[in-house]
Amino acid sequence: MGLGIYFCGSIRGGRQDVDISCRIINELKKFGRVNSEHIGNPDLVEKGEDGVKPGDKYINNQDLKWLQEANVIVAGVIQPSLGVGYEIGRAVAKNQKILCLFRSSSKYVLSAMI
Ligand code: 6IA
Repeated sequence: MGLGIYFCGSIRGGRQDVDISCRIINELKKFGRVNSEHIGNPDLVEKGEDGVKPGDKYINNQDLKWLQEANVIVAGVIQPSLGVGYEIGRAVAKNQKILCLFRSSSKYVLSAMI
């Protein structure tokens, strides 16, 4: 089965980093199973994937389940995202292993909380 990896990346926070998310996910797949592979899908826009709207409650339940089952969490934190910050907070509360990836050349200054 390998390692269970949950990748967090901005969706409604903005999709500017979808290309880099896709590259990170492809690297992570060498180490195990990435549950949240859809985050690197350029077709997943802020409104939904191929126009399919599973509903926010469903997304929240499914993602938290995957997040909590993961052995490690990798978060793309270049693009500020409420959802990614929330997922990191939930993972910290559960004492899970988290790697946050930021780029020093980013136009943003990373939140002190991260
Ligand atoms: O606040 P954000 O949308 O930027 O939060 C992004 C994070 O929340 C990601 O790391 C995901 O784990 C989770 N997330 C947010 N939206 C979705 C989603 N559907 N599908 C899966 N995970 C999500 C988007 C479709 C929806 C807009 C209809």
